[in-house]
Amino acid sequence: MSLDTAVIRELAERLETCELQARDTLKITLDHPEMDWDDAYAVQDEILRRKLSRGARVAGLKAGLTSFAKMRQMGIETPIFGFLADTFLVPDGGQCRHADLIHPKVEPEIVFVTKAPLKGPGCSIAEVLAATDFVLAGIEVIDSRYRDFKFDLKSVVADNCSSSRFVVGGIMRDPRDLDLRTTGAVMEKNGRIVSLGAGAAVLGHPANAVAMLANHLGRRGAGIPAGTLILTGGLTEAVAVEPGDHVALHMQGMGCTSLTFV
Ligand code: OOG
Ligand code: MG
Repeated sequence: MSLDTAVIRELAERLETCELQARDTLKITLDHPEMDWDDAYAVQDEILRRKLSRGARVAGLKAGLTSFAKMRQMGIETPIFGFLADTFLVPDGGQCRHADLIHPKVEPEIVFVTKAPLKGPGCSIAEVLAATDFVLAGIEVIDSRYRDFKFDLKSVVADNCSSSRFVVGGIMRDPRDLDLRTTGAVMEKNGRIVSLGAGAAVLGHPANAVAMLANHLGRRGAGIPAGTLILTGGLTEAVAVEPGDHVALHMQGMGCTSLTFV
């Protein structure tokens, strides 16, 4: 850690206020170039603490920058991790107020729900699959608090990995019955296909994102509890949305989930 507690608190307040007021800001590493990974996750933890103190609950966890396309683009080898608050959840087929957000984008994701705890280090894909209750389709709405989505990795981790809204739905499937590497995803905006992908786009197998999350938490003395919902990361690049847009995700063998921006 290189930042003191007062600075961590101030950065968390700045980023969360931008989230709540739908305003953007410049990346925080401009003011704090010495910030390290622990500082970045400490700011994210402080944003979570602020939300919990106002009565929010944790609805799940997420991995980000897990697709080979995004990793290449950012020049990184390890994903980033964040939390999902219950206030982020949009009901399946429901509405999301565009004016509450800054510059939202949608991405198709495979969602895991666990039935047994997972703890790293050394957590493997096999352990993840054995601990998975079911998988289903999800659309994540990301909304970086940074102007024009321009950030570096530490800034985006502090900003809870651009988390903003998410919807899950479709058919709950046992991952043992599927080959999640070849599971296809088709996302449509207003009936037109805007992205196409397969499960293997996420770290070769989306269960890998869950294993890496368990290993990341393990290094911090934590784990993934049973019953945790996890977004494993966009299979494709994210797509910008405007008010009035209807977005539907068809995931092979898992049905469909959708939301409308109003
Ligand atoms: C960071 C969040 C990325 C994903 O699924 O890759 C993410 C961003 O691109 O703003 O959620
Ligand atoms: Mg995502």
